[in-house]
Amino acid sequence: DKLNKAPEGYTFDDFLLVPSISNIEPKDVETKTKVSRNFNINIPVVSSAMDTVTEAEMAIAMAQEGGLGVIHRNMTIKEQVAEVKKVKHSEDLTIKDVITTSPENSIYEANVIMDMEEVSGLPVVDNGRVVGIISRRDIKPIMNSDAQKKVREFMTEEVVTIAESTSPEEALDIAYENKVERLPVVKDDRIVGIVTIRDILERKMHPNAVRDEDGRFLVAAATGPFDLERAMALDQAGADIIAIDVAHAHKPSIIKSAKKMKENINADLLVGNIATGEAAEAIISGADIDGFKVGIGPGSICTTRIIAGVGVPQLTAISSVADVAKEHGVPVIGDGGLRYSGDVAKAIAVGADSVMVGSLMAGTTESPGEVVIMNGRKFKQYRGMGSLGAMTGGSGAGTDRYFQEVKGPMKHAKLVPEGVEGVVPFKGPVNEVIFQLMGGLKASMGYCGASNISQMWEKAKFVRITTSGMTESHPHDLTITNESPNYPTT
Ligand code: RVP
Repeated sequence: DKLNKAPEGYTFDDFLLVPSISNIEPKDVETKTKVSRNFNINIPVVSSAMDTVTEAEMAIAMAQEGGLGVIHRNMTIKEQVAEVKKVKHSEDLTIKDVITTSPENSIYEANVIMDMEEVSGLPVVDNGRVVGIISRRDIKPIMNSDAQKKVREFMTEEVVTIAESTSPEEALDIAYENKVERLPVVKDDRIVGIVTIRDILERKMHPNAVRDEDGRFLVAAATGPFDLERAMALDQAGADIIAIDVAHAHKPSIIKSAKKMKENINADLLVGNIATGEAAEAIISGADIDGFKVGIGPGSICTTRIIAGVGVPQLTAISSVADVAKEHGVPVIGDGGLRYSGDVAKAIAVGADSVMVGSLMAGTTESPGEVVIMNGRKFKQYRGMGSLGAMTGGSGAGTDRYFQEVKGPMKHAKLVPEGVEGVVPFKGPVNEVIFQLMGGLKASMGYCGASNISQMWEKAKFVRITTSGMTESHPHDLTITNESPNYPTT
C-alpha cells in the first residue's frame, strides 16, 4: 500500500516546455528576479557554496553579470569574512593603501616601486602632503641617463586632487578635463587614497551588475546550520544574504537555529536544502526566513540518492516547495542538477525564482583551483562538499553539512561520503557561460510567450515525454564535428 500511494517524481528530462502563441522576442525578455525576500538579481543564476565553485573571484564575476555568488564555508570564519570583504570592496574607487614615493627618492627607486607594485604612476608625498606626481612616461626617457637623480627634479608639481566626496562621474570629468589618469584623494591636505580612470571605466563595463544601496556588489555567504558565530561575523562583514547550508534542513533543531540566526543578523536568511512542501510549511511556520534552497540529491557530484536512497527528482521538488513558498512570498532557488540552459528554463517555469549552479560554474576561469591538462584537454577540479576530499580538507564544513560525527583528529575520522570528486572541462570566463545560459533562457521565454519570470510561471506549459522523446531531443544520427559552446559533448 505504501508503494501504491507513492506519488511520482519528475525531473528535467521528463518534460519539455510547450511552444505557445507569442509576440515576445528573446531580446525583449526581462530576467530580473527575487533571490531572497529583500534582494533582486538581474539574472536568475546563483553560484553554489562549494569550495571548487565560489570564493570572492567567482562572487565578483557573478555580481558583475547580474547574478549572485554564495561564498562557501569550508574555511575558517576569518577567511570567509575576508572573502566577503573582498567582494564588497572590489570596486572601491579609492585605493586606500596607496603606493607613493618621496621627492628625495631616486628615479631608479621610483621605477622599482612601480614595477613591484604594478602601477604606472606614483603620487609624490612629503610628510603626508602631495607635492607632485610622477609616471612611467616621465621616467622612461631618463632611466638610462638620470636614474640617480631625484624624483623632485622630474615630477609634475601641479597635481589635480579630489576630495573623498567626489562622485565617480565628477572624478571622470575632472580627469578628462585635466588629461590625467589618476587623481590622489586628499583630506585636510593629506593623501588618503587614489582613484584611477581605469577603475571608473571598468565599473561602467557591467551595466547589469547587482549592487547594494552603497553601490557595492551583492554577495551571499554560507554558514553551518548551528553556526551562529559565523553567521554573525559574515553579517558584520557586509554579506547581504546568509545561507544555511545543510543537506537536510527539515529538522526542528535547524528551524529553531534559523529563527535565532534571523533575530541576530541584518542580512536576509536562506534556508536549505529541502525538497517537499511539508518542509517549506514547517520552516515558514517556525522561522521568519527570506528564501528556500531546494534540492536533495540532484547535484552532478552528489551520491545521496544512491548512498542513502533518498531524494526527490528536481522538477517535482521545486514545484512542491514553490507551491507553498509562493503563498508566503518566500522566493525559491532550485539548487542542483542543471546541465543546460533548457534546464534553467524548466526550473523557472515550474516555480523557481532562480537556480543555483555548481557544475555549470565549476571549470570557469573564476572558480578556485588550477587548470589541469589531461590528454591534451583542459580541466578544473570539481568536488561535492560531501566528498571525502572536501570533508577532510578546509574547515571540515562538509561533516556537519552531512551530520557526520568526527571524534578525534579529522585525518582518522570515519566518514560516509555523499559526494564524489572529479574534474569538469575548462570553460573560460564566467561571462561567456552566463551569456549562453541567459541566451537559452531568453529563447525559451520567447517560445513560451513570457516576457518576464512571473509570466513564465503563469504561461509556461509542460508536456510529459518518454525516453524516446528525450532521445529525439538531443542531436542524433551524426558525429558532432564542431562543438557548440552551449552543448558540450565531453
Ligand atoms: P550541480 O550544479 O548539479 O553540480 O549541483 C550543485 C549542488 O549540489 C550544490 O549547490 C549543492 O546543493 C549540492 N552539493 C554540493 N555538494 C554535494 C555533495 O557532495 N553531495 N552536493
